[in-house]
Amino acid sequence: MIELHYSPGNANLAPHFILEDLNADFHLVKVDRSINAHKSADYLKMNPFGRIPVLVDGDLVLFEAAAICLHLVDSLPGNDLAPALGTPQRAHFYKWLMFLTNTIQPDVLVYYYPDRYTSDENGGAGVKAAAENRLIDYYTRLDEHLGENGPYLLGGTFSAADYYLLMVSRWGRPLKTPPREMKNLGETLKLIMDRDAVKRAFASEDIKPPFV
Ligand SMILES: N[C@@H](CCC(=O)N[C@@H](CS)C(=O)NCC(=O)O)C(=O)O
Repeated sequence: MIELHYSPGNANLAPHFILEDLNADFHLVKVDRSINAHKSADYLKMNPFGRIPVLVDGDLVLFEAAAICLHLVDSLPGNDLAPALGTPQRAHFYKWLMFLTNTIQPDVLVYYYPDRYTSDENGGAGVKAAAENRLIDYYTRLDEHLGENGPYLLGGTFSAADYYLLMVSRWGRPLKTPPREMKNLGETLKLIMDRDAVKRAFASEDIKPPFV
C-alpha cells in the first residue's frame, strides 16, 4: 500500500488530491512538525532535505511533490489526469506543473520564511514584501491565462496540474491580493474545490474552510 507522509496543508496536498481522485490504495502518515519530526533520523533517511512530503510506494521512496504527482499519474491505472505522452498537450501539462513548482512554490517559501533568505537581521520585511509582489504578479499572469484559455490550465481539460494550482493558490491566502479574489483564477479554484477528491483530502487532513 502507498504511504503519503504529510502535514496538513503542506506540499503533500496535490499528491493527496491525486490519490483521492484515483481511489488509490493508500494511507496517510502524519509528520509531527511540532517536534520537528521531518528532521528526525528516520525521516531524513527518506528525504535527506527534511522536507514534506514523502511518498513510499513499495520499494520506491520519493520526495519532491511534483515528482510524486508525475509518478502517480504515470503509475496508477485508468486515469486521465495527464494528456497522452508525446502530445503538445502533455508538453503544456509539464510546462504548467514546472511553473507552479519552480517559480511559485519557491517564492511562497520566501514569503513565509523571509528570514531564511537574508543575513541582515532587519532584512526580513523587505524580502517578504518583494516576494509578495512577485507572487501577486505570477497569480495575475495565471488569472489572465485562465481568462483567455480556461477554465483549467489546459483549457477545457482538467489535469493534475490543476490540483497543484489549488495547492499553491491556497498558500496565497494572506496576500494583499489573494488568488481567490482574482476573477478567473477564483472561478477556477471554485471548480477544482468542487471535486469530491478535494473535499475528501481536506477532510482527512482536517483542513477547515476557508480553503483558499
Ligand atoms: N520542493 C519541495 C518543497 C517541500 C517543502 O518545502 N515542504 C515544506 C512544507 S510545505 C517543508 O517541509 N517545510 C519544512 C522546513 O522547511 O523545514 C517539494 O515540492 O516537495
